[in-house]
Amino acid sequence: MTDHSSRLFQHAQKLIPGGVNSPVRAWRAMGLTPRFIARAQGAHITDVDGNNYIDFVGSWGPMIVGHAHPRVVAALHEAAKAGTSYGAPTAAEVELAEMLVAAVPGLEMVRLVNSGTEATMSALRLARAATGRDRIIKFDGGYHGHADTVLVQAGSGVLTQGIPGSPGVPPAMAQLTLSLPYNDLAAVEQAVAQYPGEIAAIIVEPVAGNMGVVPPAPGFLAGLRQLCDRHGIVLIFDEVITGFRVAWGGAQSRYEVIPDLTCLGKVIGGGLPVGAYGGRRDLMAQMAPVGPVYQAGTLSGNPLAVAAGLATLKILTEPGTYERLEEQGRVLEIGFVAAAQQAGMPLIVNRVGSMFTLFFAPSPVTDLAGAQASDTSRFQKFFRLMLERGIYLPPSQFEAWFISLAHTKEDLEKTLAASGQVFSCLKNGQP
Ligand code: KE4
Repeated sequence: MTDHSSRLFQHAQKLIPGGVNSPVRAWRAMGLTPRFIARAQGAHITDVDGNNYIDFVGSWGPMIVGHAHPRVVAALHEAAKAGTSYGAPTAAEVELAEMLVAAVPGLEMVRLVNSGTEATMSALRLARAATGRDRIIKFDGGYHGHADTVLVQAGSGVLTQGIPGSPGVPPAMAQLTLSLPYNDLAAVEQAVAQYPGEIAAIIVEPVAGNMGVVPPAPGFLAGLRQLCDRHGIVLIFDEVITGFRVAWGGAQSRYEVIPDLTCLGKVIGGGLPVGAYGGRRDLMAQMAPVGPVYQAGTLSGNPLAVAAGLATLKILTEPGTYERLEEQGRVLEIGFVAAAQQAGMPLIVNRVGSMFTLFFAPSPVTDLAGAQASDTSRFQKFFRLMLERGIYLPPSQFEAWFISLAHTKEDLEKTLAASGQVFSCLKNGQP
C-alpha cells in the first residue's frame, strides 16, 4: 500500500522539482512512485505507509554503521545541546581532521566542506591553481558532483573535448574537460600526449560507483599515478563513496596507490552534510587564508555534522569491522550468483568490499559502455519485484548497493531468498 507516499509525492511535485531534492530519488528510471520514508533503524527503513524494507541504499553510502546508531544519535544530542553552529573553529573539527589524516595515506592536510560536490570542485580548483593549467581528465560514468567543470560528457571521439553534460554548463567550460573510458590507460596516455603541458588534473573514482560498481582494472590506478608523475599532473582520487567504505584508509590504501589530492564525503559525516578534500601539504598550503586559492563555507566543519562523523568513524575503528563488511559482501555476492545460476539467469556481480552492483549482463562489466549494454529493463522489473518482497534497492542500474554493519545474517538470507524467487519470475516472464 502506498497511499501516503502517492499523496505526498503528488503534493511535493507542486513545490519541489520532480517532488524530490535530488533527482535519483524520484525513481523515474523505475517508473514507480518513490516511497517517502518515515524512519529508519539499523538496516531497516519504514515508509509513510508503514511498509518495512531491508535497506541497501544506505543514503547512497553514509549509513555504513546502520541508521540511527545509538552512539551517533547520542553524539548528535550532546552536540546540539551546546549549540548547532558557531561559524568559528572548534576542537572537534581538529579531532576529525586528525582522524582523517591519520587514516588516509595521501592526506597530510585536510579541509572540511559540506558535500562531495564542494570537495571535488575545490580540489580541481586547487589543482588548476597549483599547475597553472586549465584542462582536466575525468572518466565516462564517473560522477563527481554537479559543479560545471565535471558535469561534462565525452565528446564525439575519445580525444575530442568534452561537451556539456547539462544545459547551463558553458561549452567553453566543458571543452576544458576530457572524458575518457574508465580502465583505459592507453586513452589517457593518448590524451596527455595530445595536450602536452595542458592537463592540470586527472580525477577518478578509484572504484567506480556511479555507473554501477566497476573495480579498477589491475594496473589502472598505478598507471595513472606514473603518468601523473611523469607529466606533473595532479592525481585526484574521488573517494566520496570509497573513503572508509572499501577500507579504513579508502581505496588508496586497499590498492596502495597514493593520489596527490583526495576527496571524501558520505561516511565521514555519518549521514550529516560533510565533505572534505586534502592531500599533499605543499598543495593544501595554497588554500586561503594561507595561500591565494579561495574556498569557503558557512557551515563547513559544522558541530553536528562533525559529531556524527566522529561517532561513525570511531565505531568503524572497532576490531574486525572491515572483515565483517567483507564477509557480508562475499555472502551476498556468492548467494546472488548461485541464485541466478539456479534460475538460468545471466548475472554479473561487481563488488569491492561492502559496495556492489548486479548487472543483468552476459559478460564482465568493466566500463560505462559495458554497464549501459546490460539489460536495464530487466533491472527495472527486478527492482520492483524485490521491493514487493521488502528489499529496498537503489532505483537505478547505475548506482552502488551498500551493506552496513547493521545488516544481520537473517537480513542477508531474506534478501537472497527473495532474489531467488525474483530471478525465476524474471526467467519465466512473470510480471
Ligand atoms: P554530494 O555533492 O552529493 O555530497 O557528492 C557528490 C559525489 C561526488 N563523488 C562521488 C563519487 C559521488 O558518488 C557523489 C554523489 N553520489 C550520488 C550517488 N551516486 C549521490 C546521490 C544523489 O545524487 O542524490
